[in-house]
Amino acid sequence: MDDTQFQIPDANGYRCGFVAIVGRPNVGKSTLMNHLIGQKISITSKKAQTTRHKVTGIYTDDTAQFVFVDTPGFQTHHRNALNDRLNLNVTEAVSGVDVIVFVVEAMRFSDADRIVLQQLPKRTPVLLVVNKIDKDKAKDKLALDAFIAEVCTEFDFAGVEVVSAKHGLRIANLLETLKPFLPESIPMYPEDMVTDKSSRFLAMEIVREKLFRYLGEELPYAMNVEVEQFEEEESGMYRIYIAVLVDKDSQKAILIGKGGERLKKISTEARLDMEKLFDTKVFLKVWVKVKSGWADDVRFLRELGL
Ligand SMILES: Nc1nc2c(ncn2[C@@H]2O[C@H](COP(=O)(O)OP(=O)(O)OP(=O)(O)O)[C@@H](O)[C@H]2O)c(=O)[nH]1
Ligand SMILES: [Mg+2]
Repeated sequence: MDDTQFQIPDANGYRCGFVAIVGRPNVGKSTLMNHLIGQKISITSKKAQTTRHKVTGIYTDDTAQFVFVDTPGFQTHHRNALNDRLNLNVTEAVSGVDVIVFVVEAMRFSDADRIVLQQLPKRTPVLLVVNKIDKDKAKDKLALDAFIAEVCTEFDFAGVEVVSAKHGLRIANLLETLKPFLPESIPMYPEDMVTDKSSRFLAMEIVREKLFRYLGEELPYAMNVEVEQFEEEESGMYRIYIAVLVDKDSQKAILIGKGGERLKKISTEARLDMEKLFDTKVFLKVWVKVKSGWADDVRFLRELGL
């Protein structure tokens, strides 16, 4: 037997590892991940509880490969089958990572943030990342320092970074701070890979993001999105059929809008985003189906992969 066969390749100082991004809903976790990897693969919205699945984003440079895991904002309010499952997904996502990025919004720390901190595994290093430093109330340096000092009394953080995810500020600093936490290893993924999620998944998420943008406060939470068909034609064009599941007929009517206007806007914007992300022409058809009580149906949630 050739005994060189099982030799572990020498990493030569290269680093590669997993970074989980956690925090209460709406602190900017998905916006941060998109800026860290330089591509929009995780959907974002001004409404809380946008992310439902964990999403992996990969950033590779000459010295390291970071595998980021964006998680749903930890739910501390409504208890239903969907939220229980979301929280379970967060707990699973942080187990076994090399470092955890705990995101808070500058000048705002509440019980919702505290509860997330309490859920984190004890042995993994946690970096405090203060986001949204572009906001007016965060511009007073002394006040920001006092805020950071206060948050630091809550937990034994391995370090602190301040960023503005939305404006891409200090993102490079954050990567440098995270690097020493990654173990020495050869890269796990090809260098041009930005996510381990399928195009089907990304297409579904893009439609969900538009639902959040064009519907009122409550409605997007009562909906789910399913890819019914996803084909790549010989020409390279993608043909995608997507169903939006709603609870009631009344929700269906709101989603479609007067003369079909709203649904049309949602599908056009989704198609344009897909063409940018997939770098090819897309034919997209979005329609609406009524299925009542889905958010409380555990078996159905499992079928949806939640
Ligand atoms: N001003 C400002 N707004 C930001 C910044 N980062 C994110 N936001 C906004 O905060 C809102 C929430 O951002 P998301 O990235 O969706 O937040 P999230 O933590 O992933 O939220 P969930 O997935 O719902 O838990 C969006 O409206 C973002 O545009 C920032 O650096 N500055
Ligand atoms: Mg998110």
